[in-house]
Amino acid sequence: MSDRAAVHPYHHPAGGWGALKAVGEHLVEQHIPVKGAATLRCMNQPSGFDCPGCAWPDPKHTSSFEFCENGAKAVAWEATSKRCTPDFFAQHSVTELASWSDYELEMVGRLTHPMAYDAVTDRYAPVSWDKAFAMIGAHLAALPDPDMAEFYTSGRTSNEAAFLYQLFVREYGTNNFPDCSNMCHEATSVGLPQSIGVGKGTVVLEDFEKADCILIFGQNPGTNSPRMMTDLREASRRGAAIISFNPFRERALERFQHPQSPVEMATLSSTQISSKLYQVRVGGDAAAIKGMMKVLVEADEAARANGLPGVLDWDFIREHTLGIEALVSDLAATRWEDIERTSGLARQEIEYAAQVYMKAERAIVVYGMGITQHRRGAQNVQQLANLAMLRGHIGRDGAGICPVRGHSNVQGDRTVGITEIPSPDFLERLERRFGFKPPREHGHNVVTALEAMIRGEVKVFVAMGGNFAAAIPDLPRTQKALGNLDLTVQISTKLNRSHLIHGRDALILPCLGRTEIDIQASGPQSITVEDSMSMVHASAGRNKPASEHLLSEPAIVAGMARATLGNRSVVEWESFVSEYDRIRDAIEDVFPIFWDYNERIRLPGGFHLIPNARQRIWDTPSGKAQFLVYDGLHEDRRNDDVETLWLSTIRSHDQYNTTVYSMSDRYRGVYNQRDVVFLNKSELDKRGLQDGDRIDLVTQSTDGIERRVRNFRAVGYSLPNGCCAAYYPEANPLVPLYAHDPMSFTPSSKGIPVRIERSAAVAEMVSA
Ligand SMILES: Nc1nc2c(c(=O)[nH]1)N[C@H]1C(S)=C(S)[C@@H](COP(=O)(O)OP(=O)(O)OC[C@H]3O[C@@H](n4cnc5c(=O)[nH]c(N)nc54)[C@H](O)[C@@H]3O)O[C@H]1N2
Ligand SMILES: Nc1nc2c(c(=O)[nH]1)N[C@H]1C(S)=C(S)[C@@H](COP(=O)(O)OP(=O)(O)OC[C@H]3O[C@@H](n4cnc5c(=O)[nH]c(N)nc54)[C@H](O)[C@@H]3O)O[C@H]1N2
Ligand SMILES: [Mo]
Repeated sequence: MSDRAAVHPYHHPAGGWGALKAVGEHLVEQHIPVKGAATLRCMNQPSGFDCPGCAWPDPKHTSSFEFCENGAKAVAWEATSKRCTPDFFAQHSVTELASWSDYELEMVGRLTHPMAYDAVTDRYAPVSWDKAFAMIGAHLAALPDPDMAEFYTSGRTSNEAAFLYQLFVREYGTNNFPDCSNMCHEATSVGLPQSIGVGKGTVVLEDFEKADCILIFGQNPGTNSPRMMTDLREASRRGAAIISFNPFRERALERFQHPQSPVEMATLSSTQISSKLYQVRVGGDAAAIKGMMKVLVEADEAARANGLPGVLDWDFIREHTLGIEALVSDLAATRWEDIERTSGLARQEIEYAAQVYMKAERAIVVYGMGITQHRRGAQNVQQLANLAMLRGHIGRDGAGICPVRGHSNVQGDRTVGITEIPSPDFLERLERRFGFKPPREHGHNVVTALEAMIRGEVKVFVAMGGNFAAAIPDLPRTQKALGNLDLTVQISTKLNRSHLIHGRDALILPCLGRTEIDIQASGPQSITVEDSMSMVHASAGRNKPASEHLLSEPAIVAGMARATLGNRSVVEWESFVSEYDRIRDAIEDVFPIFWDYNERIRLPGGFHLIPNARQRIWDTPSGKAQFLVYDGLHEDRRNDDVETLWLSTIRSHDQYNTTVYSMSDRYRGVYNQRDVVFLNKSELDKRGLQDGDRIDLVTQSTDGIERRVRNFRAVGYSLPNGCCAAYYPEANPLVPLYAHDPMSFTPSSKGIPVRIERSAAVAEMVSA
């Protein structure tokens, strides 16, 4: 812990001068005051690059520069002038680097050379690209079964790189595609299709201009998709009701000062965002949503009994849906006392939220990780779909369901074929276009890949971006399994934990980032990405690459493919890499929704992959949207005793997933420390603890394995009873691999039963 560590409440609105100051500090820290500012102006412009931060859409990619503190940090992080060179690796052994913090690792700067691990010196040493590819080819070709290799993707990867990657891996012979989205919005990808026939949101940005009610469940836009604050602020100023459900009183959900509003900045005024913020218990959302639906259904019955118009949209329900009867009878059987206890909310609060919602003509239901990262995450998502459908809010202007995606192209990667459960139809089209037989058996997701690694069934792990070894659950058990592999390959821009938790052979392959110009045989290339609202557009970097030795992600995939498949390959790798338009033509051949791909990305703002549900076409087996019942209210009853706290692992304002920009979390008032656990005063009192005490968190494991993090600082905070929160990835050792949603395999990172013990070191001091 730093001796400057402190906790003091933050009283200002989110955004404002604090945001501008934070960006300035980051540009200076990354040594890019001038270039950084110029780079920022190219972000999200028609001919510029797509922000590598979040997946929130931009107003048609044609607007003037929109300021976003965390987007600016993401760009500064990539455009930094710091470098992680062969000299650096010569000076530091891997064992030494393993003791560095995640923050210190990424602060070294951009990777400049391909590097191979040398076990004799315990160091990474430079290697030529050809040798690196040959090593990958040799390992993969030697495996008796292609399913003994895992191919991970993180969601910053472009459509073009992702399409080539899945092509290479399927031609090699496996569907093992663990993906960051398995830890993120998989509950959406699995849950929503059963409800509305598509695993994506149904709204576009313009709907936010028309909605008169916005419900936000378990999402923190001020930190994780700050450009969304502009849309929420506009909606609030128009008089739309915004209601949030979150265990934390996240500051940006309360008040926001727009850094681009001269009036708010000059007068230090701000806009109220949520008219109500309900502090739902961790894991209490299904209960709260069921409570709201119960109010709606009862109000509808009462109104109709009195000859008044109903509250539910019966025209929509009759024409478009199935399953309302089962839902209604389940709600009738659900008791308010159970709803109140599980949600942590009072009946009047839920009734108020339901009243606001039922009066709205056009409502949008927004959600994030607070809904998906649960043992019943896919079912949580389905309850939100039920809520929207009861009032006919799907496939209508100004209304819809809005999962807010994480990584800037996580949605696109899925669209172009990164999936462990490919549809037969897609595989047939792939076979028709390329002429090889792709494997049909389903592959591994993140959880099943890790289970296979632990069983010793995996030999090779390749990662297209990301920081798998830090992002996954159940550290250090899962890291140990990674360390037992024969070969680990990381395609990366910066040094991270995954380079240090390595196989017997290990490669770091440095690639171009999104801000950098990508020149191939036919000239400068652009890539394409799909945002959270299914808008596809082009992105072209302008900066000089961080090093002349970097390759683009498509070129690296082609290099691995040629070295692995040799003459066996029927794919035109050189041709694809020399001109990315050809990759897009091939994507169009395989996925007809990309018709006229190259023409349409040249239009300002790109084009929209309209989800069928938006047009009230339901791609479900019945051809109708489906109301789905959530049995009971609980995530998991087994540990619901007084000692248990439900732990949620969350992001600070100053991190991008495993990338830690600083040790502080401004809006929550935490400075220069991350080893903290938030819980309320009565939970502290109950345990004889005080704010500032050092405590261990111990998972209530059901498999007999001890999972513990030590010496965290207890921070008394406004949270509901029965829950606590700590930062990801520091708290990842507490998330057991078995604690995942059986439907979507999403780890339950926002709902782990834990207990608290006073830390041993402190206990000894007290007793001495
Ligand atoms: N700056 C920045 N931007 C990012 C990221 C980043 O790390 N930093 N990550 C990107 C990625 S990959 C993703 S997926 C998104 C993540 O963005 P979010 O979905 O906002 O993710 P989190 O911050 O993990 O959690 C969201 C909120 O859920 C609340 N919460 C926790 N448990 C519960 C619960 O049980 N119920 C409810 N209702 N709420 C709960 C937390 O208090 C928090 O406010 O952001 C993306 N954008
Ligand atoms: N306990 C807990 N665990 C979680 C979560 C949680 O809320 N709680 N959230 C989960 C979620 S939502 C997600 S999405 C995952 C995130 O998991 P990942 O996507 O695997 O992790 P990131 O931290 O985003 O990856 C950062 C690394 O990506 C590399 N990188 C950055 N830009 C590029 C690029 O342009 N190309 C390439 N090739 N590499 C690049 C850099 O080397 C950087 O170190 O973590 C999950 N894990
Ligand atoms: Mo994510």
